[in-house]
Amino acid sequence: MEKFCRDMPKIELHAHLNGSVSEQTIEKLLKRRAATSSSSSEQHGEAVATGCNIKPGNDLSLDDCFKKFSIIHQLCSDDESVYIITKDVIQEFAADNVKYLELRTGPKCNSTSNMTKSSYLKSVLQAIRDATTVKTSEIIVKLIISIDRAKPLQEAWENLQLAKQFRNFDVGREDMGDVIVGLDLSGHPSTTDVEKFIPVLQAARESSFKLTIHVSEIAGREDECRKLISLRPHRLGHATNLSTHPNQCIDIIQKILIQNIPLEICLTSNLMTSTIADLSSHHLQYWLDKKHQCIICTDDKGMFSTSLSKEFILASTTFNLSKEEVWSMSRNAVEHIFSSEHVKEQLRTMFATFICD
Ligand code: 6MZ
Repeated sequence: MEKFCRDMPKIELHAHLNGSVSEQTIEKLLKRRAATSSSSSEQHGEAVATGCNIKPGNDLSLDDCFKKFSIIHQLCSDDESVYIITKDVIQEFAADNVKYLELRTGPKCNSTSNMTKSSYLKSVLQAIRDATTVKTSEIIVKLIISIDRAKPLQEAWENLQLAKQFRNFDVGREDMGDVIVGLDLSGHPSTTDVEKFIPVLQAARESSFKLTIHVSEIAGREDECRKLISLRPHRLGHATNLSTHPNQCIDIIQKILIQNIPLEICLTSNLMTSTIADLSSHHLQYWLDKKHQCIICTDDKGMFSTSLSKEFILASTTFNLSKEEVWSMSRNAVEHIFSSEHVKEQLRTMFATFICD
């Protein structure tokens, strides 16, 4: 099964750029920082010192995890490091037989390095172009712009503006359509007052962007989930806690089922951040029993030291899935990508040539 999961073509639809940075890339960034340290301020030294403690590990709480994000953000605070991480992340997914990747990130700025949100995004897009236009590359990469629920509303509007401005940035694959395909709402799930983002998400929809929204990653978020689902998002991230007490949110579950909104499932992430008690109680089983569309994803492969192959292996061993079932889950993800019918058709053809033995 392990070899099968590795060899199988895969589709990754829930991967946060800065959370996907591998240990090797972090080492690379630390060395780069050390080499240029003469020009850096005390603040940089601090980032390097703290950065040395970044090691993918077990039993992170959600708070620990978000502290680590801010350390990674300090390490990736100039255009060149953003370019490096993006290229490395794409190459690592490609090496894991991921054939289509929707990477997501929130544009960032840094006054010390003169990085603007716009230059951040350009670095990401240039890395996508350079990683995918080499002859040996078989991966198609698209971008989702993240809205961080912990940030002010104004930033969300700015992100939508940037998404519009750069949506058809030339990444050298005109036949594949726009490179920016959607927006997501993510960030620390304990932050409240997410309703304020609804008009931005609505405007994104009206501008023909697809929407994916993190919902119910932690318990007690049913009311906001109800409101966010009224936007009719195209996919949902996590939805971890809806099936824990199904009677309390049966209306939400019914909507997800009737509107056929696929769920992006991140097993290791949920386990490591303790948003589930153990894998056997993971909500994947609940939705599979209802024959609902579930897409296996990594979330933050660097942070949680995982890969998409590992996530499929975990799903198959935990829920006793056959090779055919694993292959179907991977293949069916094609139907839920945010790209055009043309891209879907290419991926369908590619899957059709894979022999499931
Ligand atoms: C919610 C998450 C997340 O945008 O800097 N992010 N948001 N729940 C999670 N579960 C563990 N994992 C990652 O990538 C890092 C950002 O993605 C979001 C957080 O906002 C984090 O700061 P970018 O590339």
